[in-house]
Amino acid sequence: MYLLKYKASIPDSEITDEQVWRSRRTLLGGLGAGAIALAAPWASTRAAPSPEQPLKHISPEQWGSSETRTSFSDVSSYNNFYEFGTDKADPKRHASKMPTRPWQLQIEGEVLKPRSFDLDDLLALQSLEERVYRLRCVEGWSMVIPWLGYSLSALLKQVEPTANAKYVLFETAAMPKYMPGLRSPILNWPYTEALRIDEAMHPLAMLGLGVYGAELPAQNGAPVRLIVPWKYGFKSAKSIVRIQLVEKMPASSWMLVAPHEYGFYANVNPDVPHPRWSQATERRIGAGLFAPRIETQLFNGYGTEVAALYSGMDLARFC
Ligand SMILES: Nc1nc2c(c(=O)[nH]1)N[C@H]1C(S)=C(S)[C@@H](COP(=O)(O)O)O[C@H]1N2
Ligand SMILES: [Mo]
Repeated sequence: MYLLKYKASIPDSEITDEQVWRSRRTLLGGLGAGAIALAAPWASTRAAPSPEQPLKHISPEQWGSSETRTSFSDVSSYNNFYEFGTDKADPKRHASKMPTRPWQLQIEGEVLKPRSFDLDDLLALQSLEERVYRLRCVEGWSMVIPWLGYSLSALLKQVEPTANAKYVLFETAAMPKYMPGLRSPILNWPYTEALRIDEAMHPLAMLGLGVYGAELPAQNGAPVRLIVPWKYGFKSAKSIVRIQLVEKMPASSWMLVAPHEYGFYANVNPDVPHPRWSQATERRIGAGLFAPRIETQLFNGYGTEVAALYSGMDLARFC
């Protein structure tokens, strides 16, 4: 139905950042054949937790962008994850101590079959696909990132949403012991985000379990996060522990802290400025100091796929 999916004709080694690919794959060599045969070596309780273990079952399919990928180094060191501090370098500095296994993701609310999923459940649900998505931060920068995961809809279908399930609320981990940012009242903790059910069921909305051929670094939202590429980056909640299907539109952490600045939809839109700055252009991280700014596209360039979700809606009003 959605024609974004296509077979990659070039080998893995060429489509991932060469150096990262090499250094991350060397770990594979060290593990031995037995470990490689496991469906998800890093998630298994038997395997010693190592911060970067390779992912198995990467399908040859690829979604999206042919633009130059942001390097793994930028993807994993220039982050927003306010639980660990507001500086872009804070998440990398502090997040690795956060325990990410075992992990439970509870799904409840307006569903026929509420249940909890551990990492092995999530990894076994569907084979992982690599999807190269643009991520556009509301602050005016962007990246092009090869995520690993599958459509969020595959997970939501497991619990059978009822007819009353109109919205999907994502609640993320709050671990005061590991998250120094929780001491500051900059946001309502835990960090929450929400989507309308049809947005959440759209195949582009992705459950992210890895990046650049391996598990997510903690600073990118390990072990499981959302990636909603047509919306500003803050909608892509990291380190999710609970999903609730609800009837009424929930308020997200950003809506609660600054309602006049952050609306529910947060679709990328160059024509609707943030109250304090323009959204017309963006700076591609890693492009170099003298690279010209890029023109931001409506729905971050994913309009062909998602515009129909908003037909008849005034995008300046519902922003
Ligand atoms: N739990 C949580 N999720 C979060 C955030 C956060 O502060 N806490 N920041 C958001 C913002 S503003 C952005 S731009 C993206 C950044 O994702 P990345 O660091 O993997 O590029 O994560 C989003 N998800
Ligand atoms: Mo962001």
